[in-house]
Amino acid sequence: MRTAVMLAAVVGSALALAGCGGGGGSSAADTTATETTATETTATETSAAGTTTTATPAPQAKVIPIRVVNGQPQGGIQRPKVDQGDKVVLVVRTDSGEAVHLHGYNIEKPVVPGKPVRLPFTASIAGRFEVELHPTDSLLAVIEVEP
Ligand SMILES: [Cu+2]
Repeated sequence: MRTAVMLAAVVGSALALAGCGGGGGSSAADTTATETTATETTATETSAAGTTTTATPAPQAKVIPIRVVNGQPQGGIQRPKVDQGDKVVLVVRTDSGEAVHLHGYNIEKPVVPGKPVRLPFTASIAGRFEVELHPTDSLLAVIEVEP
């Protein structure tokens, strides 16, 4: 009688939560950027999945459009305020960069220049959260979630 020794392979959780706090960890940010490029193929599928999300009744989703030209947000850095619990959709149109990163919520999506990318999320955490364009780390907006 043999006991099958099964090694629980709990290795997978490569969730690098650190993000890029705008501090000194630029090498960590580089790693993230590289992985993001790999994710690009998945992104196409994600938008298809996004259609499913739309089926959920969320008529009050607050749309925050951000337009980026030459790596800079048009009209300056936005500071939109939302209420905690709100459904929010960031719609980012940029002519450069590789990914949009919402700090705190740690949502990162690859961008295609000239094509709007949507970052839907529920504002479940109160506070101020930076929206950055990677890999340049340009600050695009600061979203304030009020409790
Ligand atoms: Cu970032």
